[in-house]
Amino acid sequence: MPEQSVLVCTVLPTYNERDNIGPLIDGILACARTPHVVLVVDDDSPDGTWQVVEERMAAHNNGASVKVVLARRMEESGLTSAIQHGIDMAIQTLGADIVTWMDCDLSMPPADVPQLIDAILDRGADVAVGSRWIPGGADVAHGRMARLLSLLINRLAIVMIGNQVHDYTSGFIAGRAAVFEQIRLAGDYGEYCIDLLARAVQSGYSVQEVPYVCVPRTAGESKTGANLWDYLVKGRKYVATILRQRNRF
Ligand SMILES: Nc1nc2c(ncn2[C@@H]2O[C@H](COP(=O)(O)OP(=O)(O)O)[C@@H](O)[C@H]2O)c(=O)[nH]1
Ligand SMILES: [Mg+2]
Repeated sequence: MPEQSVLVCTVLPTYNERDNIGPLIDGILACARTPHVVLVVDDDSPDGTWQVVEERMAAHNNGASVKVVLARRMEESGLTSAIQHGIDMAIQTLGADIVTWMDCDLSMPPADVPQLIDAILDRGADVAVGSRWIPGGADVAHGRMARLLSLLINRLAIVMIGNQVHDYTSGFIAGRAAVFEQIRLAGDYGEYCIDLLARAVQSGYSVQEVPYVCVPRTAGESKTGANLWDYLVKGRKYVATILRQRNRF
């Protein structure tokens, strides 16, 4: 596909990311090599994240090949449903060929988005996954306990689902629209990513990884939490999702 005829939409799910969303939007659009829409799905954040998005719309939406769109949800909330809402809008309303998404805490560098897109445009990937757990990738954002739990969960996923992916809980994803027309996201939080990647692998899609370094959030608070109890609650759902995928073989 020639780059100039490809429309990429990056979905940014936000809840209280006021201090992060502006630099993130600017960073993504500064690196864009194809026509690119940034679609922020904000669940009416009390900190007014959506106001910053409106300011960025005024700054960026001047007829060029990049623009910013805001979906402000007043009735619904939740990470997975926000990303799915963005995917549906990106494909059905905006006509995107490729949809990408990432955390909005600046832990996933906006400068790495083009590498995910290149994996699709140049290397034939259907889904590209930003990965902390392959050579060149790293996680310098989380403490030793969180990294160990992530590695254990991914080890289980590799054994149960397959070694095409080493970071099943990445959340830094790009994919062709056709993949998301077939596979809808399932689950409440991070387990959607395990489920999506497992079903993409099982459907025979080319799932390729691109290394990235996860860096600490500089502003705002993690919605996952940072203590052992928070990790164990999330981890239980992740393990259940892996085991459910295994049973589908
Ligand atoms: N729209 C929306 N976004 C959410 C919600 N919960 C979390 N997010 C966003 O999802 C991303 C991941 O959350 P984050 O706090 O970074 O989780 P962590 O990386 O596990 O610490 C961030 O961009 C959050 O703002 C939600 O209920 N609705
Ligand atoms: Mg995060």
